[in-house]
Amino acid sequence: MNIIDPPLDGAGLRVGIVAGRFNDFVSNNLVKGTRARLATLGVADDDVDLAWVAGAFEVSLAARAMAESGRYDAVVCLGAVIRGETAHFDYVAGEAAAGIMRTGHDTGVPIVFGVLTTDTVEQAMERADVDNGDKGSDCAEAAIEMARLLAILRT
Ligand code: INI
Repeated sequence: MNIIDPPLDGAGLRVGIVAGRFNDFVSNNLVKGTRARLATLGVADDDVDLAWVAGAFEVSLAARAMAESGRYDAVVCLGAVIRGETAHFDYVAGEAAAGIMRTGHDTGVPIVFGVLTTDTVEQAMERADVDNGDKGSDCAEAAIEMARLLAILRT
């Protein structure tokens, strides 16, 4: 059996980040964690572009524009949808997830899902804690892994 094991090496890769401004006290941490991990994986800061949008609902459309531009090897989608704060949690969270998944499938560009969906602010802050295995860091790794894996699978 051949195991396809892409290197977790971000050197030369270009990464787009889209972040929802809603609950930006969480999103800011997610951006910080993503950037920090991308840097340790070798992605140059100049090769990272960040676009803010109003909220999680808008993230996938901006991610699609980034993906369709052909300028990015992967796009990281960040945001925080917190159940306690909205009656339409399920719509915002569900559509954000569906739109992000669809964007990856339709464009062929790896799109990483870093929109937190939690019951409470505390849970969101915990999962965005930059010093404690945060979701932004996980997303940076997933983005680089997927970019490298797809490059191998497509040769
Ligand atoms: N957007 C979020 O990113 N998180 C939320 O928790 C949230 N709540 O609570 O409603 C939220 N709503 C805004 C939504 O994403 C859109 O920006 C808005 O509906 C305009 O289209």
